[in-house]
Amino acid sequence: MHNISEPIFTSGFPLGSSAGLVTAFEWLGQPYRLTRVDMLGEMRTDAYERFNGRVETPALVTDEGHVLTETMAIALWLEARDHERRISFAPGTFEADRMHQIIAFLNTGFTGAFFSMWVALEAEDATEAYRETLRALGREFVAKRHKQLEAMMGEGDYLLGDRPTLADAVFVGVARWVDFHEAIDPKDYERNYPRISALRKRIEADPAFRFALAIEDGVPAVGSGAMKGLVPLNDVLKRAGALDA
Ligand SMILES: N[C@@H](CCC(=O)N[C@@H](CS)C(=O)NCC(=O)O)C(=O)O
Repeated sequence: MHNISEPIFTSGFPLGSSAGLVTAFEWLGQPYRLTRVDMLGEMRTDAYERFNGRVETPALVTDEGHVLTETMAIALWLEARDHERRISFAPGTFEADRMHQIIAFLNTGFTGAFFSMWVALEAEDATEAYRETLRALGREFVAKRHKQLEAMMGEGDYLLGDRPTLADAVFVGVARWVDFHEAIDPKDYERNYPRISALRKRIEADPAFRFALAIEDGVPAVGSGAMKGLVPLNDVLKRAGALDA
C-alpha cells in the first residue's frame, strides 16, 4: 500500500454513478487504481464516514493523498490533468464552458430527478401509497429532465463535439437508472428521447464502460491498461487516516 503512487478512485456498487467516472479514467488513459465499495454494506461504517462525511461514493484519493469527493470536483480534477485534451476541451474555450454546463445539469437536475425513486426503494417501513407517491413524483421529474436533456443535445454522436468527453462519462453512470427504476416506459424511451437513447447505446457498448461495469460486478475485466490494480477499501481508509493502522 505504501508504494502506491497512483490516484485511487472508489467505484460504488450496486449501480453507482461512479461507473461514469471509471469510464472517464479509462478514456483518459493515465495510471490509476480502483477500490470497489459495497454501498449497502461496507460503506456504512464509522471509518467510511470519517473518510467521506456524506457517506457516499464516488471519492478519490489523489496521488498526493488528499481525499476529494463530489462527482463535479473529481471531473474537474481529471480535466486539469487531461493535457492532451482526450476527454475535455482547452480551458477558457466555449466548448469547455459548455461541457461544465452539461456536467452541472447532469449532476444536479438529471441525477436529482431519481432521488424520490431511491427513497421509495429504501423506505421499507412506509405505506405502499406513500411509496407510490414518491415513485410517481420520480417518474414526473425523470421525464422532465430527459425532455430537457434531449433538447440540449445536438445532432452529434456525443454530448459535445465528435468524441466522448467527461460529460458523456457523467451521463452514462446515471442514465441507466431509468431501467432499474422503470422510470420511463421502454416504448416511450426511444420514441420520446431518440438522442438520449442513441447516446446510451453508443456509450454502453464502449469498452471503457464495459470495463466499469465488470469492476462494479466484481468480475475479471480487461481495460485500457491504465488501471494498475484494485485496492482493498480498508487500505484506502488507512491511507486516508480514517482507520486505525
Ligand atoms: N453529490 C454527490 C452525490 C453522490 C451520490 O449520490 N452517491 C450515491 C451513489 S451514486 C451514494 O453514495 N448513495 C448512497 C447513500 O446515499 O446512501 C456527487 O455528485 O458525487
